[in-house]
Amino acid sequence: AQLEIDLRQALGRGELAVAYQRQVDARGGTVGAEALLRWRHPQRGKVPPAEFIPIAEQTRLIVELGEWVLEMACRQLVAWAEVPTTAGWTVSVNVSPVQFRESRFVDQVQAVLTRTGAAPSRLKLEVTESLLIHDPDEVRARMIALKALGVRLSLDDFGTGYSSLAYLRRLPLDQIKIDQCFVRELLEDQASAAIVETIISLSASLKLEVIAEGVETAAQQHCLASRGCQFYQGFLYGRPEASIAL
Ligand code: G
Ligand code: G
Ligand code: MN
Ligand code: NA
Repeated sequence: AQLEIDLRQALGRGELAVAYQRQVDARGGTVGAEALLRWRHPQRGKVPPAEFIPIAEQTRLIVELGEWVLEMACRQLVAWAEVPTTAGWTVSVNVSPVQFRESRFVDQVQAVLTRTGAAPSRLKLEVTESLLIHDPDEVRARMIALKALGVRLSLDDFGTGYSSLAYLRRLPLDQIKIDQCFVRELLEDQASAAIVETIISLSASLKLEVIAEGVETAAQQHCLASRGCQFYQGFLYGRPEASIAL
């Protein structure tokens, strides 16, 4: 389709950008940001990631785009590292299952870290449960190789996929992200509240960091905080932006 042709050229034409959305701790201090890919099409304007990421995955273009996002995010890390007030910030990068399953993925990450000089421990790779449908042993081995580079692993959209609690035990994860659908319904729906509470206590038991996404109101934040949530992300703290103000 035309969109696919356009996407192939978007990178070279400077139409892609990375936006950063703040992540905060329980006291409201910024601890880092999530990198989110943006595409401004010359005719169509902003194309939502929900439209172009699936195309990028089907065509495997995501391998190249993903490496570009990773490199931009690592350069941002280096820029933050040079300023005392932002020196401790981390960056989270979404990794498509297509990208993760590429045999050269670990080498790609290592190469970007070396090229940019970013601190591996400040880089968080966000993966989703959908990775685990095929060959969980291979996924586990790759995760162990990534951890050996010193990077962190976060499980995105937790609770929406093919959740098996068995893998949580076996994988070298550092963080769980509570999906926004649960946060959205937190105050209206008892089942969502129960799920959120369960994810937070499960994270604590497994010694994993927990971050809630899609936090839009102070009431949601208070509810999450009362249940022991550690980190927060959402429009309440900031939208995805080209750069994050201090
Ligand atoms: O940008 P937005 O907040 O609308 O994100 C919509 C979806 O697109 C999310 O599921 C997000 O994970 C995905 N997405 C955004 N940027 C990237 C990226 O760089 N790589 C991958 N694989 N997915 C991304
Ligand atoms: O799936 P993933 O978590 O990677 O993508 C994050 C997506 O959520 C992005 O599209 C981002 O713009 C969106 N987002 C971030 N914070 C909020 C929020 O508070 N409310 C809503 N509705 N969307 C959000
Ligand atoms: Mn994400
Ligand atoms: Na998510």
